[in-house]
Amino acid sequence: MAPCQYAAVQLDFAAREVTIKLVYYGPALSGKTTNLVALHRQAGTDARGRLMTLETQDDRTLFFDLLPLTFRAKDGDVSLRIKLFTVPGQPVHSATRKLVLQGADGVALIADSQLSATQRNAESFFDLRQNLKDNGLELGKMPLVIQFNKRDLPDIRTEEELERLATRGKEPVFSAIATRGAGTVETFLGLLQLTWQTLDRTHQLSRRMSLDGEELIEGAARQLGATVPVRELLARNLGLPEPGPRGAP
Ligand SMILES: Nc1nc2c(ncn2[C@@H]2O[C@H](COP(=O)(O)OP(=O)(O)OP(=O)(O)O)[C@@H](O)[C@H]2O)c(=O)[nH]1
Ligand SMILES: [Mg+2]
Repeated sequence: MAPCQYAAVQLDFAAREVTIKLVYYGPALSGKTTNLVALHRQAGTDARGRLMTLETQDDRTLFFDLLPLTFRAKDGDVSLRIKLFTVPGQPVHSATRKLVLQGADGVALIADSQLSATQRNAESFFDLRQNLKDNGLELGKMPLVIQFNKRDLPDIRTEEELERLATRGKEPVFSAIATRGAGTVETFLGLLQLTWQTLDRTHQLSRRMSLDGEELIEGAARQLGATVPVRELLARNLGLPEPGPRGAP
């Protein structure tokens, strides 16, 4: 039987497989590729596929990166396949970003915590909104988490400011030091959970694949080396977001 195609998520009932596309978006040099490198390192060998990156000499992504991840549930009976992409952040690559966003089920905005990057983060957020719109997707309906990366650098936005942003907006906010793999698993699982919940509401994934979504995410967390329950892991994000309007980070 051919896989059953929905707007983006793919359900293959015969193979008992769900395939989801997630995209890491953000300004140039914010650490998107570094997040994927960390996740690749953190994932068990069973879970991770080959990390494909295409960079120029100076760390700039030219087209996109792709990390395929496969999480198994119900003793291997069901597979959750993730295609995790990054976009190239440089302004000149807007057309590529639009292409990579096609069929995205969820997006993480990887922001740079440095004060000097505030404007570039905001521009990237508006660029994301426009590129989603051009793909017929609506930012307000897209599962979205925000990561403030590079927390190890001087002259960064304060924790209090990030907390304020987290409570003001409706999307979960995570802090990270991607070069050390800190906050990378939390960000990914936060996005995966939000995306799963959204898809479950629209496509009844859990019922149709007869599986427990929470168990699935817990399994994914274990395969990413998490040693505490997902609830505890995600409680480390900044502030509990209240429903509210979406503003630029
Ligand atoms: N100090 C510090 N440097 C970081 C961190 N994360 C990434 N970097 C560095 O920032 C630079 C850019 O990181 P990349 O991951 O290539 O950035 P990108 O977002 O993929 O950039 P584009 O592909 O151009 O969009 C690299 O030199 C990384 O080592 C971090 O948490 N702390
Ligand atoms: Mg990159």
